[in-house]
Amino acid sequence: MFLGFDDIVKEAKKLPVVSLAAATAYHEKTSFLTEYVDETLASHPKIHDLTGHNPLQVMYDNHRHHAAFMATVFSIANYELLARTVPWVYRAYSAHSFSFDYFPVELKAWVAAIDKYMATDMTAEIKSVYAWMIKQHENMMYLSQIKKEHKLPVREDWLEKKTSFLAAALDGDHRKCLGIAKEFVLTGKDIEPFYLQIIQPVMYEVGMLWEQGTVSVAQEHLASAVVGRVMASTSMVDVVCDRVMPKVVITAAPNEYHEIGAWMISDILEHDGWDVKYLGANTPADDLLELLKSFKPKVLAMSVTMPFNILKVKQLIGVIKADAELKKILVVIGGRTFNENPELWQSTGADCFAANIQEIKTLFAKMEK
Ligand code: B12
Repeated sequence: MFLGFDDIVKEAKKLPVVSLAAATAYHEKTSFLTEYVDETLASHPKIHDLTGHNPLQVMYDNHRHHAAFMATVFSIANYELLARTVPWVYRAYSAHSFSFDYFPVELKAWVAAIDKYMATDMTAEIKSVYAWMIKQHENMMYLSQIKKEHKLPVREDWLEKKTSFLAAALDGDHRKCLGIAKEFVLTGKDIEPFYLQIIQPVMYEVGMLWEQGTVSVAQEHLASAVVGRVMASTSMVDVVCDRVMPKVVITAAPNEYHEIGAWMISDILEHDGWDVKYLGANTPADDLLELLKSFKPKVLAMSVTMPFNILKVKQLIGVIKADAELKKILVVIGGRTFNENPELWQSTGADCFAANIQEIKTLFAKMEK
């Protein structure tokens, strides 16, 4: 008898909270731990069966993401995030030919690495979390096989065009996608429904198809590139150059390569007259801090998609809030990881959270008054 999603979350929440010292020690040792796990797995006699004959780099990337993710889970003490993310890891990697047997082998290698590189008085709670993950292996396999639909609802009158846009984007047909965009976006006020009824649902479906192993990484890159090119053209329609509203900096978090959500928010706020500086993907923390000091915005809006970037974001917001010059900047946070785990944003130290374009517009409208 396996536990469902809600019950596994309840079980996970019973795990012991890792002390700040142990969480910090794990974080500081991640490169040693990762290297050890890489080497242990690479020399496993059945490694190619375990990884489904994928290039070993795919596995190495997973180890790096695992270490950053677990460091985040320990330092924000959020086991719900752990319980909700592990089934996705099982689902995505098994859809890309990894054997489920890879996971217990991997998890045992992390335990051995912890024993090797961390001081004994720091490891008890951390190892009990890993022991729980190993014990839940079969339950995680079960959860990973429950079909999850990531399709966003689309209005009936947009559905057909959304379907054509998706097929053309996966095919890299920029002109066809631009043609569809031009049918819908005639003035600035058309951008928002176009983004919400076509671009966002299309990108979520691309993600679902990649997760299921139905579309390749190359097709997913093609679709992202087409969407970027279409957005760059459509967002310029009757752009207002008067900057009547306060200054806002919008960026994806450090190490965050997903930028389309942040870009959409920038376009919409810019059309509303806000003085927007949009930085795109993966802005390094120090450079962002420098820009905040020189530009002096009223708001910093930051986008986070991957849960393994939350710790970096928390550290960055910590620096902003400890700096006399910067602490008055309102830090608004958003992105997929917070939409999926609604209380999570609070552990980042941000001032507020908005789930989507409408919510951030409402928030900003209040600030105008
Ligand atoms: C395109 C894409 C990529 C592209 C991004 C290209 C680009 N130029 O942005 C690339 C190839 C770089 C990429 C990389 C990876 N990706 Co990717 N990617 C996607 C995909 C298909 C679409 C993302 C997107 O554009 N969504 C559309 C936007 C509009 O939606 P949104 O971001 O949610 O934004 C809305 C709201 O969240 C909100 N919002 C967003 N930001 C902000 C900010 C503020 C301040 C506010 C208020 C609101 C707000 O408003 C927006 C509009 O409503 C998603 C699937 C998905 N469901 O999103 C996977 C997805 C996010 N990726 C995923 C993964 C695993 C990865 C990789 C780890 C893959 C790998 N093995 O390397 C890497 C990680 C890279 C990194 N370090 O960041 C997984 C994450 C799963 C998980 N549980 O963590 C997903 C969900 C795919 C899947 N179904 O499995 N990816």
